[in-house]
Amino acid sequence: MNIKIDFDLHYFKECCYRRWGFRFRPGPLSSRIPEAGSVLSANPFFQPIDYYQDNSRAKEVCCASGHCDWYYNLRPRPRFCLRLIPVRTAWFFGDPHINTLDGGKYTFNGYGEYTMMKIDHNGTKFDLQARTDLATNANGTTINATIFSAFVAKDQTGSIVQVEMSRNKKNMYVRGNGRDLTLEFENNPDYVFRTVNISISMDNGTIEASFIQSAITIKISLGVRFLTSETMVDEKYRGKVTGLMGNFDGNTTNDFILPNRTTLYGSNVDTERKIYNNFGQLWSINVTTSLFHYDTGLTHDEYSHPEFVPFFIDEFPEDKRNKSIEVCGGAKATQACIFDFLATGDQSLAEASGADDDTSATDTASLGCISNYRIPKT
Ligand SMILES: [Ca+2]
Repeated sequence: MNIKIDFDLHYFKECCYRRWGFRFRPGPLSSRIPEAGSVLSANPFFQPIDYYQDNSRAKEVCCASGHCDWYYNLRPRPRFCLRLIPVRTAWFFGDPHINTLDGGKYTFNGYGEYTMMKIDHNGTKFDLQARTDLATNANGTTINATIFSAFVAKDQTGSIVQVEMSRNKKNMYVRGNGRDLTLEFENNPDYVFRTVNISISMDNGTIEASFIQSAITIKISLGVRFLTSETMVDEKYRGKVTGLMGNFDGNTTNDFILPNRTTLYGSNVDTERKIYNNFGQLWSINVTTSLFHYDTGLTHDEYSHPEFVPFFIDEFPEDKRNKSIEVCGGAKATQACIFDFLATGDQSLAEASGADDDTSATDTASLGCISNYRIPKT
């Protein structure tokens, strides 16, 4: 069952949807007792104890005694449930094989800080920025390719989350609204940082940040010496997005849009080198636009490397590319795996990246609910 909470000036309503298939794929609205949602007297996100005592627990007790109707008499099913907001999922891979929100894929190995996704629409101002670092193989040698090492996201409410990979590449540092939350999550995996505008939690090692006013959720996980990120975006932003993740209009062929809104097609973006020079690098952020928090003594400049030239897979000799395809499973080889093997010769990294690619194929087309909630331990 997926649950969505609609906010209203006077009360809250819980709309429940059947869950179909894998993960959060939502089915139809359920109005059948006891599955149906109800009007609530307390917001489960911000008044969890009141919600539990006066709503969730009350329903449990009534239904356990065969009197669900008593609960629904006091907490009726809502007359209107807003349509479940579909969200789209995109993944970034260990090295930046970027999936656009429309499901397009391309390789970009910029070394710096970039705008991944920017929305300025109907009062929503949302920015997701990423930092990349040089990729390293298992023995620590760097290669001319990059991985994601940090993400920061902020919306118009001023809510901000930053997740950064530690120097030893084994941990994540988490900041929420300017506070270092790393120890909170290390000491208590159930810790939730919550305001009326943002909720930051950890689920099975993945940091999840939900921007409540913007209806955007960012999930960040630690891979094999890299970070991955998954983004869930409300359908209402269709065609209103810019940045490295494309425009989210449902068309995979028009995602190379520059900051000046020019769209690049065909021969302007038909090689990795052209994508790098003509598109990706133009989404570099600068000292003014960066949202990152920098440790003492560091600035955006230390993380910006416009002089860097990555290698480009499509410039590798054919026999090497064929070898990488063979190592990565032949016909099933994913682009992520091929790239990692060419870059590193490290089969385990290639396989890890390939596995992410498989998961992504399942998730990119999936829909989800705006959020699930859990009752904190009291
Ligand atoms: Ca598009």
